[in-house]
Amino acid sequence: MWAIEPNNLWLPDYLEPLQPTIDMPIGGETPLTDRWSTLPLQAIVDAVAAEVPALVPFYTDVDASRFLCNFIGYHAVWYHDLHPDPADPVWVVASGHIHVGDTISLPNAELATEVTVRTLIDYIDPIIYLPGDFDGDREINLPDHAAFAACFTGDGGGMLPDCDAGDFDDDGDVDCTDWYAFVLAWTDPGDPPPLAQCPAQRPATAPYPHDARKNRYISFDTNNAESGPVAFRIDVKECRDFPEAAGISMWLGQPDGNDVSRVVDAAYFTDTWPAVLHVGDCEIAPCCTYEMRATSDGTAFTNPFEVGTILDAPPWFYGDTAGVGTGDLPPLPGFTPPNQILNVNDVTAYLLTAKGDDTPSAHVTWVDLHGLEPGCVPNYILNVADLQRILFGLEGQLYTDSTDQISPADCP
Ligand SMILES: [Ca+2]
Ligand SMILES: [Ca+2]
Ligand SMILES: [Ca+2]
Ligand SMILES: [Ca+2]
Repeated sequence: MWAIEPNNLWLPDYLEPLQPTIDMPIGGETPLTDRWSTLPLQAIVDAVAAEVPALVPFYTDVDASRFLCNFIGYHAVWYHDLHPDPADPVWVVASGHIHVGDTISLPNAELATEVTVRTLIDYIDPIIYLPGDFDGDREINLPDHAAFAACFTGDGGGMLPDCDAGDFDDDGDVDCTDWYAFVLAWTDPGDPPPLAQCPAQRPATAPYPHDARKNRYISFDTNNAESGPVAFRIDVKECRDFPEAAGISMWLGQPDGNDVSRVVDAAYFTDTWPAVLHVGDCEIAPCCTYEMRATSDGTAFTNPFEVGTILDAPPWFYGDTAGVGTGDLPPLPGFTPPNQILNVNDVTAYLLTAKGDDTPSAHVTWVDLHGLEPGCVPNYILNVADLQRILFGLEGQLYTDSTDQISPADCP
């Protein structure tokens, strides 16, 4: 029997004194008080069943007796209930009692004990150990930031004493990869102060109108004016119509005069990225989500900034280039962003933008759907080919119906 007791309560004894005398630790406890195990019951049952086939571990709903086993178990859960708070210096994370029957061989008992303790440690570890929490107060804030900075050794730089909390990836150094994990773990409001050794900053949301979801472009705030040279990696997180594209990883190339970057194979480092960068290429397709990361060294990356193209516009979606007219004149867009509705407003937004004078218009990156390069790379030129795509959309064509608009996974 390997009985993991879910709760412990004890009954009055047969003979006087019927309960522990007041000089005992639990002397003041009321008989029949329920106290519950905080062990990972099912995980222990599963682990022991898997590794000690001769045993049948189990737990029941309630276990009550007036015998020593319950009395011992009651002490454990009672003590846990006195110290359940992580801020308590003698915090008890988990406690409980396992009743071991007398028909178990010693080797099996030893093995089951080891399996049980290992399962318990695996359960407790992520609860008690917070990477980045140098001072152990379960917050990751300014004192920890100072400790992290003092522990910083750089890529392959080894470990200083008492710096384990800074080695997030457990590779024996405290470097920029650990720093970006520290930024994610930060528990105070906002972001931690920058760390000079890791200057790359996470890209950010572009201001309106560039934050709109578009068909063939994504735009973001490069957010690294003070960081020195950085490069941007772009990863396909998911594409609704091209699941095979998920995980594709690329770089952003040198922007052109319209602040448009194309996707390239090698990192391009510069300290003169435009404030708002547009990305348009074969790989940028509707109904996809992308992750942008900045890097100063090509090795350590900031946390991802997520940006996506237009969402589905039931029953059709491709060609949703704008919402409704607002009448605003440039530089403001004269339309609200793509709105998951495909109708004459999308055509009008295109026509007024292509007209190019001081009439209300959309932004070029909203209405430029097409170009002649393989994969129909949008070319920042508005001509009849773009209009044709909107009209195809109105006829019910999907992005995937065209043979020249291809999966991001198949782009040249
Ligand atoms: Ca702390
Ligand atoms: Ca490390
Ligand atoms: Ca629309
Ligand atoms: Ca075009």
